[in-house]
Amino acid sequence: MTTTRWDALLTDCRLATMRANGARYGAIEAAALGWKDGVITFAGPMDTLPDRADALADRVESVGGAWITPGLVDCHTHLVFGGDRADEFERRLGGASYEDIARSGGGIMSTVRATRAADEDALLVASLPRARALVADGVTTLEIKSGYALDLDGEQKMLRVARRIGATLGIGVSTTLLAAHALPPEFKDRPDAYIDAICEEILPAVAREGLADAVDAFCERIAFTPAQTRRVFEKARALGIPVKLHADQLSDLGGAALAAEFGARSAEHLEHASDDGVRAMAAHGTVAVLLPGAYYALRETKLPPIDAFRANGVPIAIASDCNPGTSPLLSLRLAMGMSCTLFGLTPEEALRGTTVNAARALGLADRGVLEVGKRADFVVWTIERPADLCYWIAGALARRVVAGGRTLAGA
Ligand code: DI6
Ligand code: FE
Repeated sequence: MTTTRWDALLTDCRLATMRANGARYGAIEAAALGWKDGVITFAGPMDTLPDRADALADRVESVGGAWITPGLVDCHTHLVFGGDRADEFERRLGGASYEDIARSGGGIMSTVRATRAADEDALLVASLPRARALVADGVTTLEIKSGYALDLDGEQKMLRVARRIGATLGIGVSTTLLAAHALPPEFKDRPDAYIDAICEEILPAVAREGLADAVDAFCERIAFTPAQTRRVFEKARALGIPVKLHADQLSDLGGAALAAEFGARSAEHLEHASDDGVRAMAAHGTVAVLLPGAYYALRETKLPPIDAFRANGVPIAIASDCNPGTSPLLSLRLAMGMSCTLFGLTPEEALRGTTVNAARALGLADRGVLEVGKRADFVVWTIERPADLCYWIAGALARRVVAGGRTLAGA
């Protein structure tokens, strides 16, 4: 019998399971949550437990009615980088636009210089505090993109740092190759030659080493055209790596439809996405990843087409976009609050957007809901109701953050 006992069982929980059980948030009150070997073994009403609590698990603990949600999934970050761009923040406050700064050699290129100059250990040391901040506010799975080195060695370095962050913190990390983020100086005025280098050198080498779980591109008038993006996607498809896209952030280049055409798991930003783009996403099951931190920091005014996503049944996810230029945001929970205040999402949509839909955007079917068989990734919160996660601006609401059954933060 002892070998089948669960590792732990929390009782007197209020579970926001995010399952489609008919209740808001998939809520179950007077519930219990058990797990063994990092996997959920029970998530349901206490009065349906198969035995006495102390007969079921090695450790039993009442959480006194606390709300528990799935561990949050931040499905879009650029949190591995060298340096920072606080100076550009001040320039933007003085009237310069993000695009002005990019065209004058700053922006992404200034982070490229600092990231290239940092060795792998230095980059890890610079990036870990950002990941820790996200974890402290409830994140148990992170997507991390490359894209600030723009050459083979540097992109590999960034992806290795991303993997080391996962191993160091005990969280899930999903890596994305974003070599097509900006044009490196070596390829000035030769964007197609850089796309050749991505397709012929960078992507195959990264694929051989298994360093990237997905491939992304920045399809924008200050970055790469739809035709160039298409070439990167065709190569990714040939190598069997899923794609996603920074689409229609600053202008409508048809990025949403292009992503959908390639069966992208997600298209991201999307402020300028057209109706056709939204319909194409719906047809292909592409998740819309919204990034209110960038919208806020750039003081954008064009809202993403939320009503069209809803009307067409496009799943919506919310991410921090943590990056040094357009979203120096270290709280996914704050991104959730911004998605309500700035984009008009409901708190339930926001939580769905950082749990079940965010996991889907990363192709991770083993997390994002509290359900038997899923990973024991969850957060015990100090809140009265789930909407408090969006209502409180900043503050420390996560009482305990658990990934794979291991407590990462809190007690
Ligand atoms: N869109 C963004 O908002 C970030 N990258 C991208 O493709 C910005 C990255 C940066 O400015 O460093
Ligand atoms: Fe981004």
